[in-house]
Amino acid sequence: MDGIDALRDKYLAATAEAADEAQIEAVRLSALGKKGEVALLMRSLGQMSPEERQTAGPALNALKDDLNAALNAARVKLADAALDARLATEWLDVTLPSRPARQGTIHPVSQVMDEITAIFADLGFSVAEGPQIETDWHNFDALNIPGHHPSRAEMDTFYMARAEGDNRPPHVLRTHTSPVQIRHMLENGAPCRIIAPGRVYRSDYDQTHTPMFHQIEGLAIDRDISMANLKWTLEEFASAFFEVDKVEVRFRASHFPFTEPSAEIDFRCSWVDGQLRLGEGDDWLEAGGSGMVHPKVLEAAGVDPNRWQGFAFGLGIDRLAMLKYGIPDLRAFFDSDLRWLRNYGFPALDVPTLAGGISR
Ligand code: 2U9
Repeated sequence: MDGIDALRDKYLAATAEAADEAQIEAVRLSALGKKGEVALLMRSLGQMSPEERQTAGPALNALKDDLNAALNAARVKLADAALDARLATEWLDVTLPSRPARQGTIHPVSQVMDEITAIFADLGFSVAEGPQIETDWHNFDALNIPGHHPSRAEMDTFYMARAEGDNRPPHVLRTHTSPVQIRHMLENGAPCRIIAPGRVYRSDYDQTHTPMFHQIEGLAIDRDISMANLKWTLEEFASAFFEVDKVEVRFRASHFPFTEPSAEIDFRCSWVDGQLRLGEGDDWLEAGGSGMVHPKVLEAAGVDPNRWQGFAFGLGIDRLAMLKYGIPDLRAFFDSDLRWLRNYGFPALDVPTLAGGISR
């Protein structure tokens, strides 16, 4: 018995002195491990007389329980102390403002596309869309641009590759959004009032040309639509887009395979100290092209040219965005880094920051 009490004292003292998890484990092994002192005593129970065993057995079990309890308590104490130490050094100021979220901003071209779409919606035009990879029939033939026509070459078309031995005409990246109107007429017939905004592609790259750019085309087909309706529509559009009372439109005779007659669209403007002013002055801003839809185009699109007629026009969205927001180089629109656009005060890029807080 004395021996058991002495072991208890010895290991309780060692447990109390253990300073970390490893030392606690070392105490446990030397007392309760397979070859530990308590385990050896347990094994000696076999050689004892039944009377001795009756007292030594329960005393040894009690010793084991006491040591296990003391070791567990020491572990918990250590963990609590570690947590206290962390709580004393690591802390969180929950009153700090959050970091400003990096916010996306609408691209100037997308914004202008939305503005233009809204203006034409007010004039009764709905939006039509179509594929950017087109058949050469929808992109060219249906628009009265036959295979030998020079404007196929002029348009610097991107042709999709065909598999070896596949001699069908290649698909193309659409060079204008006109095939959208062809598809719309084939599906819905006449009358119609639609605009087709979207991406178009031509193999061209300099200060005023990018291989991908944006167009908006309009089409109005009815029984007696005329160039006068076209002029009024364009004047309404220009004054709404440039936010001035009235912008006069001038037509200049032109030629496109898909319209007859055809006209270039100019808006009256002036340049004062390098600033563009719409609707006043003696200058003319070239804005796009237009005309009455060619009878052959109506026919290709399944619309009877003896019953229906209408106008079509095309405007370059990127240039309109540059003019409205004073951006000098078209190529910069399609760089991935738009931070510089803030230099030009593009309003959609002025994202809100935290009140009185950190600005980027
Ligand atoms: C159909 C019939 C006719 C659309 C037209 C133009 C003239 C034109 C240019 C403007 C600037 C292209 O982006 S740009 O370089 N477009 O000059 N577009 S008439 O004529 C159509 C369209 C569809 C069915």
